[in-house]
Amino acid sequence: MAPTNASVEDGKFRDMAKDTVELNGEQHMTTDYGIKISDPDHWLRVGDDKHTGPSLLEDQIAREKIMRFDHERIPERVVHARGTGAFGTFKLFESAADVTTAGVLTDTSRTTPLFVRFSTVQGSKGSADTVRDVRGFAVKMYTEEGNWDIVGNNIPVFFIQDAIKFPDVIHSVKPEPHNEVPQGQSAHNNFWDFIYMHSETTHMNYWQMSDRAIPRSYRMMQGFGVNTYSLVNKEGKRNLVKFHFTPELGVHSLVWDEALKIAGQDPDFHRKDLISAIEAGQFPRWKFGMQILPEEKQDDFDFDPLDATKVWPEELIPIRYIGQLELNRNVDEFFPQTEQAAFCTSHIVPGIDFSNDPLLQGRNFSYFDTQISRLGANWQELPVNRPVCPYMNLVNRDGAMKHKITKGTVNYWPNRFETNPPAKPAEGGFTSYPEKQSGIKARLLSEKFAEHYNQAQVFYNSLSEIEKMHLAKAFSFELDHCDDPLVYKRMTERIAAVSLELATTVAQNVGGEKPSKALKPNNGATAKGLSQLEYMPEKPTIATRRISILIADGFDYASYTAMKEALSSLDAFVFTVGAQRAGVTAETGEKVVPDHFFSGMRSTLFDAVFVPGGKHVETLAKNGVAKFWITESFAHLKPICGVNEAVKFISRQIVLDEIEVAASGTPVTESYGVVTGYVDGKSLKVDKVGPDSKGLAEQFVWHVSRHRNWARELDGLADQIAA
Ligand code: HDD
Repeated sequence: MAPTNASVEDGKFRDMAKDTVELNGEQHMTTDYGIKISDPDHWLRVGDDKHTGPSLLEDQIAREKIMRFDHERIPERVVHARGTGAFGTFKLFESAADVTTAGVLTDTSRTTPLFVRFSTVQGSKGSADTVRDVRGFAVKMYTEEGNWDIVGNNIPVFFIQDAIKFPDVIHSVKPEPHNEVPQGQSAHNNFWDFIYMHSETTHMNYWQMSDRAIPRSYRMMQGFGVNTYSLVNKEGKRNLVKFHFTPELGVHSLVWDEALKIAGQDPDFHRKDLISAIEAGQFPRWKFGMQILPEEKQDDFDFDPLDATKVWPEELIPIRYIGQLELNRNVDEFFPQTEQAAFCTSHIVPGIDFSNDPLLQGRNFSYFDTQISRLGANWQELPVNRPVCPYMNLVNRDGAMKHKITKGTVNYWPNRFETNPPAKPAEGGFTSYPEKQSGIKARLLSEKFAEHYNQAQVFYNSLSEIEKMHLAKAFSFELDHCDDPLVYKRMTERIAAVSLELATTVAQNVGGEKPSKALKPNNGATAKGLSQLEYMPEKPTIATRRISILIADGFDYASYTAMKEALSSLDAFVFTVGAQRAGVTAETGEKVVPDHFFSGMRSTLFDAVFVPGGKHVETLAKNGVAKFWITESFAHLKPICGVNEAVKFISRQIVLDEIEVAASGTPVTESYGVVTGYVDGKSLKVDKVGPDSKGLAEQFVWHVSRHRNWARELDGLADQIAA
């Protein structure tokens, strides 16, 4: 007779949509043990109409409600506590069967569901989104062979080489132990002390001081697996590999003053940005690519390919793009989905393997352990973590919060019934790559790990002028916040190991030692893929760009509606910001209900501003908030556009000789991203978007698609306007 203790699952793939329930007016409120509640608003107590007497402990409904609430928090992540996530899909457009057997990377007919969580590293769960920090980019693919997690960042290298240093680097950057300060910042003594003490941090520190650490949106940043993994093909040949995600919308950042302000004005800026884009059907997409290095070539470079503080230069090892990641479904409930999402670098599927990257090896211990402490031994049974393929393990039966009910009398292998047998490799069983190992037992890293400045110099040399300016400002801001002279003086000396010019500027700003010579001569080398300005969208686009239109009573309805339609038709998110939300009346009598009123929003929360013509400019000119909207947009390098009467209003807020605005009757003048003109409202059309576009709306759109007007800052104009 067949044993009755067979298996644990019905062997089918799980439909993730069935993990949710939707509450509606038909379903009565119950306790968690199921009885219907008749009065959820009052504790059971003794008394009468005149006297409220003592509350009764007998009230099991009230007691359970309060006691459950008392335990509603779980430990926040020790790093990356602040984050947000979404579901999506992975599609492969080219099979990588030559290098791997992993179905997710070889079967082009599959659509693999996935979950991504973006995060900041330093701040606690309630900190602000736009702080200067590395962003986490953690991907969980629910493949047919099990879950595959790529737990990456938006920066391709890491601070340290050996995982044993992780608690030190994190302690140094987190709020200091004596006063729990600062929150959401690396600008403090301990962090910079650590950076000085560990020259291996230099490369990542430059990335972190660059604009990469203040992204405009999660949708506009790259993702990197950072660590080196392996791919193994069906002949058993192994290649080393690094994983890349490159955003369709390009890589863009905020400017620093804006990031600082948004942290207070809208601490949820990035999570709202992601949610609203997905809600609008503007699904963010990333190309998925791999850098592949045959294992026999791993000694061919002047760096060790297993060192996570080094990039693999694209000139030497090109990225092969083979797939696309799309995010297309917001979570239904934050806590069970995003907060309880749990990733493990050790979760790989057959065809993918680890490497001897010493950081990865340590990470492989840490993540499973942290999930047990945050969520308990059965964390993988939670819906967001559960594989979609059948999973069944007769040994894992106990532990807090066990959900899955497994029938049968045995919970060990081998057993007399041969229940739940392992799979042979030919049946899809995971096997580790049989890498030959030899060596002495010692606390060591190979000698190439000892070189720490070369790639930091290449990174610095490869940045555009504007990015170098931002980097100098970022170093200066951070070191200015260090009040221990030992810290900022040593650090300015250390910067001279990468660039004497940068070290001199920073020393001047923060009062450090001005170095007399470079600590290490600059190698003068540059490489591609490091400056983020290289990552513009393939076709110019303003999709999902937040554009504000300022209006007050007496605005010109024709230019307002024509511009709004032109921008909306290109999928921009257009917001009317009016003197009052109760309604604003046009010169010709039409009434518009704005999305916001002047003081409810700030220019910082938009990518560009348009001011239609009309008599309303007289009101705008008397409103400090409306005026500051223009000056602040200018200082933050944002495209500004105005027509007819608005031309004068705009020019009065930006009083600089270099900025030209349209002379009376001139159809369009463009100057440093300020686009002005005298046009008939109806002519605001966009037929094409490009550098040689002629029309007023077209030129405005072109500048919005370029993100920011860097020339304004390079030529020293932005700094002259107070924001
Ligand atoms: Fe880590 C979380 C990324 C090194 C230990 N890490 C965490 C998350 C991301 C990264 C994106 C958040 C995942 C989520 O959204 O839930 N970590 C990285 C990258 C690293 C890195 C790209 C370098 C290549 N991490 C690293 C080391 C260790 C850890 C060397 C320990 C030895 N990381 C953790 C952790 C966390 C974590 C303590 C905290 C919460 C969690 O795991 O789930 O285990």
